[in-house]
Amino acid sequence: ATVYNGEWNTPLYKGKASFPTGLFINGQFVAGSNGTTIDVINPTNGKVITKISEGTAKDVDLAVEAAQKAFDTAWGLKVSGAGRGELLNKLASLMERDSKELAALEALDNGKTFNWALGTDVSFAIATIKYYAGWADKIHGQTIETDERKLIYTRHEPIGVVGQIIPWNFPLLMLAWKLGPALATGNAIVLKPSEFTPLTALRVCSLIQEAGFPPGVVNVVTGYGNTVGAAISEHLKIDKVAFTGSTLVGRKIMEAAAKSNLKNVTLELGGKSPNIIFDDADLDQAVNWAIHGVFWNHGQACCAGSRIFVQAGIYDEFLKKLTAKAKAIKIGDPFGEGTDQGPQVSEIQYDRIMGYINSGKEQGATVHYGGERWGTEGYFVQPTIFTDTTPDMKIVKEEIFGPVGVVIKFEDEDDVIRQANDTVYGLAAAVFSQNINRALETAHRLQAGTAWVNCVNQLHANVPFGGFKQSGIGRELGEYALSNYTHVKAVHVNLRYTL
Ligand code: TXE
Repeated sequence: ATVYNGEWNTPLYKGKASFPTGLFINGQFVAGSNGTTIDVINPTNGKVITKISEGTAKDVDLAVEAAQKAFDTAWGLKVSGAGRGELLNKLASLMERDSKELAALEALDNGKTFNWALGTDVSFAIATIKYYAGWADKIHGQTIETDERKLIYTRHEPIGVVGQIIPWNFPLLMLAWKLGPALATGNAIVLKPSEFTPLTALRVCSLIQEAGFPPGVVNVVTGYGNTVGAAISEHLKIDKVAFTGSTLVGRKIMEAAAKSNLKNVTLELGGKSPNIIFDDADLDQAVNWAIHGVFWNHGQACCAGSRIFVQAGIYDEFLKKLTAKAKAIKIGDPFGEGTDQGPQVSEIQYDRIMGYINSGKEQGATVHYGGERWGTEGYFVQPTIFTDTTPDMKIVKEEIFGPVGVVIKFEDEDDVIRQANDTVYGLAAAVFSQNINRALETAHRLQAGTAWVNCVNQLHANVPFGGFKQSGIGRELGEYALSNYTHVKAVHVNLRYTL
């Protein structure tokens, strides 16, 4: 297996990293079975950072075999909940120890700013692992009363070998959201990170080794979606697959699950979340949150508030203030002091976003602000605000996954709720109003798995997150996520019941 050697000497971070970049199978780093590699690109300048091993379906087989063996002999119900919790806490402590290095890798590989990576991605990933460490010894069934002559109880048993496929927008955080509940409940894992952002997942594999997890409990197979990802989704010996990514691929995964062994599927997919600003909102706060809503993580957030609905009476003033804030966003080097926005993750995403911006222009929307590439190298896009849109435009209907928002005027509650719900997605929504009845009634009428009131993009390890409609199936985080990773078995014991 190859080794990554990196060194930073930047205003925000000075340090080194050195770790193996092979596939992590059965507790060891190994080369992929056909010996090929994938270039990892730095989105700030388009240059190659390093090479990682390219896994294949055969490597997935090896990983599944290792996971099954670990599950049968050294994990699952062989280890107490307290024991699993202890290992998860150890992993969290090691991530804390190396948090700056993890943040630097994330900024290098994904393009997000070092400060955001450290303050949000890394710290939330650690909080998630700790939260699920706490659950590990609190997973139990119920006793259910039926008849005095019987004893009936349920067991929440681990599923066994589970597959997990994650995206590139929050590489480390999505890893933690997936590993936490699956390990707390005693499953063994075969995980595929995104081919665009594999570095933090591989770095965490070294920490998993150091924490002392039995070999094979966590296996990471880097590679492409249509090979490694497809092999996981159609594998006959994987009984559950969890996926975060595009709705298009989510469909493929469900199809592969249906055609293979009907494995259990949870999906966290795209969104086109509405952010509704009523005329009685605290305007300055609403503007700040709206900027965060649409431009956070360069717009690469599934819950991004990319459709901003503003009530007619405050529309002009809101737009003026929003534009001033958008202009103040500092674009540049993720490791530069004071940078708010780095590059988009890849050339493909950059092209996709510019394609949407061009479609908005062609379909007759007004580019109120931005709308162009930023700089001459790397994949930077100006924060962009469109106005004068119509409901049928692509920029209003489709997920752009870049720093692009549409601002739409509305008249009253019924008007805005109809428009807000007029989407195939249902991941999140936000409403701003100082009138509690109006705010809550609106929150309740929105078709979304998360409704924020007077805030946007708030996430906590103990609060469930997931989508209505085509935004997904199942919930991550919180107690809810545990049920994604357990089978419920009802045990009927006959005491004195005779036939
Ligand atoms: O996602 P993909 P892409 C949305 C966002 C973005 C669009 C495309 O709108 O513009 O998706 O991004 C793996 N079988 N989101 O193309 O392909 C892939 O290798 C199994 C929303 O990068 O869905 C990666 O590990 N797996 C989102 C993962 O799927 C397959 C986050 C996600 O990549 C596969 C990312 C296959 N056939 C993008 N094909 C969110 N919900 O947060 C690909 N993959």
